[in-house]
Amino acid sequence: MMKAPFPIVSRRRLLKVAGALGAVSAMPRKGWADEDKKLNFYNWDTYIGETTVQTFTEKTGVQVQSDLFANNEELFAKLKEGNPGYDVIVPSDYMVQTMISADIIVPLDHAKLTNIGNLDSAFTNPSYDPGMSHSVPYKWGTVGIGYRMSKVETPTSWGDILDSDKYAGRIALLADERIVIGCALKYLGFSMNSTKESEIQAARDLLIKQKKNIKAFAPDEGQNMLVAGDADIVQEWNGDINQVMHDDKDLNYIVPKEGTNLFIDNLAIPKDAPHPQNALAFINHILDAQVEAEICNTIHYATPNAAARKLLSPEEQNNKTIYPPADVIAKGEQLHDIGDFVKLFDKAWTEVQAA
Ligand code: N2P
Repeated sequence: MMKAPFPIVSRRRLLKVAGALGAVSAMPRKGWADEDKKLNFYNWDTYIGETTVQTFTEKTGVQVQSDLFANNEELFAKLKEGNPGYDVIVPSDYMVQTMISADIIVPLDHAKLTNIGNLDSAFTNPSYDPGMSHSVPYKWGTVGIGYRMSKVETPTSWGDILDSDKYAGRIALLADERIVIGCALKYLGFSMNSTKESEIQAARDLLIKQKKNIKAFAPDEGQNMLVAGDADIVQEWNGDINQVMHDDKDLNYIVPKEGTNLFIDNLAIPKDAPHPQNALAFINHILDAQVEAEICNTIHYATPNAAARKLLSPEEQNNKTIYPPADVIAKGEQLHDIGDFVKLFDKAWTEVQAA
């Protein structure tokens, strides 16, 4: 068996324990001038460079405590009743929109973001946050199918994991309602942003029919299941599969022919952050070309930072799993804030989980 590149007990779980031990306990609110040298960062798993935090601490003296979430809905739930103590969060496109409407994230002082000019202009006026008033783009990518080549025929369709008995008990899907239901919608020929009850119910029915074949809804760690041999075919984020493909040459990634989600994840500061100046300094640190290049070289996601991209190796810059070809982009769909219609997704998701 292949050697796992990192422990199977994910960093997500370990950090969650650290979080529960008081990482984000209520702390006194101080004036900006006398902020403590601390920063609480709430991020996705496997989504920061190996040295990013260390170089920030060396530069500023600020100690960073990290905690992890597995999907945007978990992030939103954590913040909607009040900020438990986070300074920097990483919401996706549609969630930025939701969080601006719900008054959860604050406007960013661009004057403090001296590296913001490093961003590629294609990313600086996103529809979900015009002019980057409340967020700056962090990484972008696709969701697709990661698989073990020696165990699985090359997948081509979402149907290979959502509508087939072929890999019964060897499939993992993401624990992410907009993505799982969204990909089922895409397979059925509908929009991932559908607000039609009949379409969302058709996606739900497909998932309920397939559930007997699903080994797990993996919270942002399907790649670990592949590495460990707990699953042979998984729905996952492109970078997460890239990270394990480097060490395990039997793994591969494809984007299904029906098309997929194109996401842009962002850095933002939640309201009542205890260390908002440290937060701006941390975001500016990440916008630095060298720092961002180091993150890309660790996590293998696509960067919206033009200056950083130039610093990457040709292999990284031309990797089609990371920077997808035009046809994948053309067939891709960004998720949007669908307002109250999200309740249709919530209901369908609950029914899938209960089935
Ligand atoms: C990292 C997942 C980040 C991409 N594990 C999800 N938007």
